[in-house]
Amino acid sequence: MSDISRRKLITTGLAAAAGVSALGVAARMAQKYGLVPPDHGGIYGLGETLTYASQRLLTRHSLAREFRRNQISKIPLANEMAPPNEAFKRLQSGGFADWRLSVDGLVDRPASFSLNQLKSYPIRSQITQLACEEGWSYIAEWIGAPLSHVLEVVGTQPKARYVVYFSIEPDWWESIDMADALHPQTFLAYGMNGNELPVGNGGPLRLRLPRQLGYKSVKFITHLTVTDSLKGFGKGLGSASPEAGYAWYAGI
Ligand SMILES: Nc1nc2c(c(=O)[nH]1)N[C@H]1C(S)=C(S)[C@@H](COP(=O)(O)O)O[C@H]1N2
Ligand SMILES: [Mo]
Repeated sequence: MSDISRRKLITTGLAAAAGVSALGVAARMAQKYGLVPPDHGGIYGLGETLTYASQRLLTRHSLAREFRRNQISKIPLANEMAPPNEAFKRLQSGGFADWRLSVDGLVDRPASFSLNQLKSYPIRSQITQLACEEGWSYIAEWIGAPLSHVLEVVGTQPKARYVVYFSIEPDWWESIDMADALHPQTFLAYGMNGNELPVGNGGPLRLRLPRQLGYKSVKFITHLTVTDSLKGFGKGLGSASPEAGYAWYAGI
């Protein structure tokens, strides 16, 4: 069966199963097709599975809305914060010349990239909205390298299912599936509104993921790892967010 018709069948099946409130059937179908998010346990488990599965099937290739330049927010609402720690401050005082992004896991060529190396890759920009789960948002131009390009450079292996990414700020780590990791709007962003990315907004390097809520756009990224399972990370729920009560999949 073609990918499209199979998808249509699964989508229709999921919707029908949910419609007759046979939610267990929908959950079993999602399981069968690998559409269960890592934080599916607990009270909201079934809801999380249905949200993730139906979004993946219906909107797998959709783009987040892009805005016009004159719609860029005058004052980007930064979750203002001091530079996170001593390690960060040391790198900052050296102009981030020693900042590295290490990439490992299920890749053929593990590597450690400087900001200059990342900046030598095709430069892309997008004017998109960053939406916080608390209700505020702003529109900015994000400049960076598509994560897909960096994954191509290191050579992602066929078994890859997720990319886990870590901040220099302890306890800030997240993961996304390969559909989001390879999505054209998923950036390693180092610029904003024509300038370097300000530290307040996650400079010198943050992940920018406009199809999910702000908390998935982790600031101060130093490490990525490609994996086929999220079980070995933290409490095995996929990221720090579900450990704090937020959904792993935060699609908008
Ligand atoms: N390392 C790190 N990344 C982070 C956060 C943080 O506190 N530390 N806050 C997250 C949340 S909850 C949101 S809404 C956005 C805010 O991005 P902004 O400061 O550019 O508005 O960053 C996300 N990434
Ligand atoms: Mo947020």
